[in-house]
Amino acid sequence: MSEAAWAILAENDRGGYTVPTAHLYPFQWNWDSAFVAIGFATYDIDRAYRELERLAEGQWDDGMIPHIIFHAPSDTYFPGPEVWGTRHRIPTSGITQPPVFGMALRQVHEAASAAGRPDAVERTRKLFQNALRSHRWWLRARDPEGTGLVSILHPWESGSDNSPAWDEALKRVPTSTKTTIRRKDTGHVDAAMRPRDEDYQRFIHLVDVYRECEWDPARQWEAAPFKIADVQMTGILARSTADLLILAQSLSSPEERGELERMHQVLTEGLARRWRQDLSRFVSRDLVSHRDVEAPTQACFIPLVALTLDDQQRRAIRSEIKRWLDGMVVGVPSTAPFSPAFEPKRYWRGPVWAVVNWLISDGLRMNGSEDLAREIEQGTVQAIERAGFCEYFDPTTGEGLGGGTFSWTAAAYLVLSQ
Ligand code: 2M8
Repeated sequence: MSEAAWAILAENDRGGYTVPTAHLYPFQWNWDSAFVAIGFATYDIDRAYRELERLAEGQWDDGMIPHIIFHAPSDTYFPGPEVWGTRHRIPTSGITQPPVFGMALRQVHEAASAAGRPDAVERTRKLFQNALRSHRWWLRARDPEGTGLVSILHPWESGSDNSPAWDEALKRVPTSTKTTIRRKDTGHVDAAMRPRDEDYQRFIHLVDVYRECEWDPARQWEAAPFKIADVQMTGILARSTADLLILAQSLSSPEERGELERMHQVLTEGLARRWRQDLSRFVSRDLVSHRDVEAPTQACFIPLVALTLDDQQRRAIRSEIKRWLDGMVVGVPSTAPFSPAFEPKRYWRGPVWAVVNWLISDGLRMNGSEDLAREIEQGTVQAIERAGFCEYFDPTTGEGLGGGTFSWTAAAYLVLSQ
């Protein structure tokens, strides 16, 4: 099966960067590419570096790494560069995605060093600076009040676009748009597995608002009708910061190390405060309504990748995850099966995602749950072996859904089947 995974990554290669899958997602996506780089690091280190280097080409002068880099034109995706109207040298979207970049850089560097590659230090050092500038952007632009939690201003930034976690907040966003919506996704994939039209209207309303702010982070922060201090994003940022700190021991100055240490402390403290013992989960915070986001989604478990939990928390999380796995053919569902919002086939409202399982099992292992981590990893590998390298899986049947020949599913397979 590894050969099949390599073949998918080769097929989705567009010249040093990998599209998530042909037609449905014909550009370079931020967190997809970071996971793909980790996959490449298992067998082609040069290509792993290239993936991150090509992603870094899209980095804005203010440090943000956009969620889509439009390296080459394609008319099979909406919204394309003309809708975003950003002004980077290479056309990009105007929002970002989870910063898996730092995690990936550490993995790639370690693989390169183990292989004794002479170019490892120089290539990692350059990418380290890209990562550092992006982390500075995160704290400046997305936590201007210094709370230790970074916010998303658009559901697309979370990576889990139509998650029930955003339902309440998204309801307040108008459905009116200045941009004409021409969805392409439902031409590639069954509409029942995708976000609804109303979701798209709100997604595009938000793009219109931020484009009118000329993509200026301070103006966007003020104007944002959707603003959520997100535990998944903060968890990934904190973990990437920890990984950069490890690289910084040999590759960076004492000043930069100190800066990363401070970032790490602020983020892990912010994250730790989001634990809710009564729910056995971490919860995000809606900064518009000032309410906790209690919807049970995969995001609640992602802080495990960044925090060392106490015994009581570990026990609570273990039994909560087991409750979500109960009766499922494959876990972990992206929405708890006992939630009224659970839809096993609709995108981020229930299906299982290989990269999410990768993060959750990594976090469980860090927190002493090796057995549960292995169970989730093996379940993921088996689901892929049965159904193929699909975008996501129905947890109640194991059926493969969404786009086929998916890059990050191939990368997850390579890493989790090791
Ligand atoms: C999905 O998101 C894009 C928008 O970014 C879309 O639906 O058009 C999400 O699953 C996201 O997490 C992922 O990065 C992207 C490409 O695989 O597709």
